Amino acid sequence: MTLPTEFEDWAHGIQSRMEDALAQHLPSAEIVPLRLHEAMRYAVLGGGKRVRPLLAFAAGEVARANADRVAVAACAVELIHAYSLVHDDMPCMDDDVLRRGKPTVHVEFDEATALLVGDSLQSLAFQLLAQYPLADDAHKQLEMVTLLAVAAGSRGMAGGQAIDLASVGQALTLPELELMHIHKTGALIRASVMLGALCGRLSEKDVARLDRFARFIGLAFQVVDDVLDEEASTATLGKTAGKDAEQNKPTYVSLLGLEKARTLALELREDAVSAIKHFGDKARRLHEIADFIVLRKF
Ligand code: GRG
Repeated sequence: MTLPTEFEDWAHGIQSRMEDALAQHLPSAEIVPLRLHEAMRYAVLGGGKRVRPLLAFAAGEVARANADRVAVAACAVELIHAYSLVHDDMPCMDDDVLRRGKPTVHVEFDEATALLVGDSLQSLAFQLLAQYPLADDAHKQLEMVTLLAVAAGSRGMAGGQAIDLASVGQALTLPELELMHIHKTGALIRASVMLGALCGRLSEKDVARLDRFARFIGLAFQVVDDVLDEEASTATLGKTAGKDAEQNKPTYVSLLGLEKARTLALELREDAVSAIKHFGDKARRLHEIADFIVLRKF
């Protein structure tokens, strides 16, 4: 399995479009409060794989969505993701000093600023979803706001993080581990796909197909994350490697071992890809992102 260079060109195009769009939507570092705005820009710009925006654009292609609308929705998801990383790195959570190859926000600035950066990025995400016309009718747009709110909240990512914090040192079963990751990582990945699709038009059946894809690929993403945490270096990852084992956290690798975890990631990719077979070439980018997710080295 290899990725065509043409996919890489497409992905770089989206990544650079996202960099510009995020830079434009984030408050200028010259507006008061200067330090908070500088820290928000530090947290979001100049790093990250932008996997969630790639998924939103690829799902948007399936639904023939307007790319300008998808860009706004993708910014909203990426802002939520960036906020989660800032808070996750804080001493009260994972207590990490390195993210995307740079000192974490609370190290570069301070803890109170990091807290406010997360809060402000989350608010900005919902401001974008509410402020720009993303759907042809207001009802559908409200559906999009609700979708992201649920994905980010206690029934989604924040809830998954709570389960994660409570599971340190615990012996979780595989279904328990899966439940945690469906919330912590999977919810926002699913929201990326669904928001991209909702910017366009699809039948209920097709939305369900994308939903199925998103659930499998969200889990695959996490399994690969666990494998990389075990076998990649801090320099390659741009974040501290080996943290899960050091903190005695249950992971796919601690439960299954490296080989079985790698096999599971490939099986999940297969399931994801077969969920979108129906779309044929329209879903080519989603297929390629699924490959990227299991092949990635960082
Ligand atoms: C603080 C509410 C709250 C939630 C935190 C996302 C998360 C929940 C914690 C991040 C810790 C972590 C390693 C999660 C597992 C997978 C994951 C989300 C990795 C980071 O995402 P990438 O690889 O990061 O997409 P980049 O830097 O490429 O954007």
